[in-house]
Amino acid sequence: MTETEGLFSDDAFDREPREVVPGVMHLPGWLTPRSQSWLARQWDDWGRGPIPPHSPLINGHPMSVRLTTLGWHWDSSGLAPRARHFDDAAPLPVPDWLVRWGRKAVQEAYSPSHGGSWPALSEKEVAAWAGDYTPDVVLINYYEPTARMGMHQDKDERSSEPVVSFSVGDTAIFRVGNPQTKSKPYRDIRLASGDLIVFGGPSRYMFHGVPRILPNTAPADCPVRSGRFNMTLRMTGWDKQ
Ligand SMILES: O=C(O)CCC(=O)C(=O)O
Repeated sequence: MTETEGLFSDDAFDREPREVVPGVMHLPGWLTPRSQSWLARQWDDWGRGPIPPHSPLINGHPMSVRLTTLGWHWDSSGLAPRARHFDDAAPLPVPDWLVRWGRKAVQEAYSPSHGGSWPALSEKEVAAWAGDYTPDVVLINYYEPTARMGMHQDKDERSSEPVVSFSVGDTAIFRVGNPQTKSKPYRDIRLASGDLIVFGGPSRYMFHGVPRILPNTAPADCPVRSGRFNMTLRMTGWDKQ
């Protein structure tokens, strides 16, 4: 980044909770350093589960991220209760504490106190809605500093409830697109260690991606020393029959 780019980066402005576009709320530093350490320890444990971190193939090419999932398995054909390329193993379940974090994230992100234009509900209405939010799949991506993720929509779920996303490690450039096309208009924001982003309503099916990781930007006390973990919590709306 050049010196003048730095003057106009997100970091040059305060990192207060804000609506990026209607339906997309960004809450910087939502995870405390302690929660980030806790998550990093869980990721280590989950990575030793029945389906090890792997790079799914898209059109025959491995993704540059390494994926682990909870609740449901994901590959480019969609979500499945079992992983056919891993001896039909079932993913580890989504723990209750993580469901509670998801509820808290939805409630705080869409609190009217942050001034978002969507969903325009009272504090009490948001609390009632968030109380029913029950994510049953979690996708965890590990990005080496050189990894990226192309523009895509999260649309393998039948439910249109929001996606909750936590980041730990190096800062990522996160591209907030639009629901119609992979190209402009989009906005690039920085997701730093501990940041929360929630996208729902008019932006639930927005195209989004990660064009770049900024190496060596994790805080000194961050448990992830190189690269970045991101986890997204979603409600599938599917039964496992
Ligand atoms: O890493 C991120 O922030 C985004 C991850 C993502 O888009 C996905 O898992 O579908």
